[in-house]
Amino acid sequence: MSVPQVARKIVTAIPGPKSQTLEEEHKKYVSAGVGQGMPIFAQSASGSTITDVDGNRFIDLASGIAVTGVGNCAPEVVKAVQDEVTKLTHTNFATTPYENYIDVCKKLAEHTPGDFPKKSVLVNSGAEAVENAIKIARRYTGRSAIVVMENAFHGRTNLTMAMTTKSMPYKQGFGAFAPDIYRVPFSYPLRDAFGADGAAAAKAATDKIELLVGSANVAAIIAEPIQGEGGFIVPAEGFLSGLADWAHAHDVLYISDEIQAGFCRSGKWFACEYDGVTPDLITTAKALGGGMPIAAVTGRADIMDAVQPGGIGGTYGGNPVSCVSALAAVGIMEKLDLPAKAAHIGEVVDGLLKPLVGEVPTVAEVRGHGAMIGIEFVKAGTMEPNKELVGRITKRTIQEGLIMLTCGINGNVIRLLPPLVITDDELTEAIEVLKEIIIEESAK
Ligand code: PLZ
Repeated sequence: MSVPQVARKIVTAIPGPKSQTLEEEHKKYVSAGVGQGMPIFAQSASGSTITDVDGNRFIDLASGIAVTGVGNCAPEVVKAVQDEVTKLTHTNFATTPYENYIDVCKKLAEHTPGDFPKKSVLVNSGAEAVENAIKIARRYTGRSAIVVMENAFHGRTNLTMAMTTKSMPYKQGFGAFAPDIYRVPFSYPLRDAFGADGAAAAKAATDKIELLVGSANVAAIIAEPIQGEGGFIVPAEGFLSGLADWAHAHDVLYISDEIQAGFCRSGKWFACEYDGVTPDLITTAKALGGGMPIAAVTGRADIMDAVQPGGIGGTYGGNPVSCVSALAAVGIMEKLDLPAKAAHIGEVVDGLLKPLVGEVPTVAEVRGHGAMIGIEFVKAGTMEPNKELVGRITKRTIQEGLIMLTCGINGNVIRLLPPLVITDDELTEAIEVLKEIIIEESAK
C-alpha cells in the first residue's frame, strides 16, 4: 500500500487479538441471524475515525449506515445528551409531554420540502416511520393499496418486509407477508431500457400501476429518492417527479422515504429536491438523530391529522434524550451548512474515482449525489454483476483501515457514506486507499 497512514493507524493484524476474543463471545451469545459485519470491535469514535479495541484507527466511510452525518460523538450532541439525561430520561410524550419533542417537529416542518403547514409524529426506527406513513396514508385516503419500487428497502418489520424487494436475507422464511403491496420498476439509468429518460421510466411505472392495481385503489406510492440498500441507484431526472405528478393527479399520496438519503447526505436537505418533488409525507431517521435512535413521519397537516388520537405513537417515540440529540444534530447541519459540505465531498470523490470508469473494466459506474456515492462493479467486458470482486476489495480495505459498506440487489456495489464533517485530507487518504485496492484487485 503506497498511501501513508495519517488519519488511519493500523497497529495490529486485523482483526487484532482483543477483537478475536470478542468474536468468540459474539459467536457464542449473539444470534446468528444478526448480520456479521467487520471483523473488528469498536471502542470509541470521534469525527470521521473509529478506534477498535486493539487501538487500530479506521477512517469511517459508513457513518453507521448514514447515521453519524454530523460526525461520530459530535461534541454538541454529546453535551446535549449528557445534560438531558440529568433532567428527563423518559416520560412518554402521550402521557406527560415535553418541549423538545415539539422543537424537533418544528425543525422537521422547517427543513422538509413544501411551503404549507406540516406536522410530524416521532418514532424509534426507520421501519417504524415507514409503517406509520402507510397507516396515515391509508387512514387519510380510505384506500389500501401501496405501490413500492423494485430494489426498494423499507425495513425489517412485517409490513416493511413486504415492501422490501430482496428475499435473501431480508424475507427468506419470514412469510406470510402483508397484502396489498404492488411493485413497479424503479428508474435505473445504467441498466434499464429508458436510460436518462426518467419521464418515460415513470410513464412505464404508472401504466403498470393503472393496469395492475387501478389508480382509485392506491393509497400511496413510496420511493427512496436514491435507492440505498438496493444499490445507491440515482433515478433519471423526471422519474420521481413523474411518479409524484401522476400520484397527485389521481388523489394518491406520494411518500418520499428519506431515511438513508435525507438530512443533508445528498447535498440537499432532502434528496427528492433534486427532481423538484414535494412529497405529501416524508419518512426520516438515521442522520436526524446524530447517533441516537429517532425517526419521524412528517407531512401535510391535514393528512397527519386524519388519524384518530391514539392511533399512532408508542412508548418510546421521540424520547427526550433522542430529541435533544436530534436538535443538536440539526443545529450542526445548519451551522456548518452540511448540504454544501456533502456536495463538496461528492466533488472530491468524483474527481478521484470517476476516471476509473473506462480505465478499469470492472468499474461500470460511479454515481450518487453529494456524499452518497456508489461504485458498481461488473465482470470485465460484460454487464454481469461482480459480487466476488466487491468481496475481495472489502476484505482488503478493512485491513488497510477503512470502514466501508456494500449494497446492491446483487451485492456488487460499494457505497460511500462518510460523516459530512470529514476533512479533505481524511477523505483523500481514504479514497486513495480504496482506489489503489480497486485497481489491484480488478487486475487479478
Ligand atoms: N428505509 C430507505 O435505508 C434502513 C438497514 C440495514 P431502520 N437501511 C439500513 C439493515 O441491514 O437493516 C432503511 C432505509 C430506508 C427504511 C430503513 C429502515 O430503517 O431504522 O433500520 O428500521
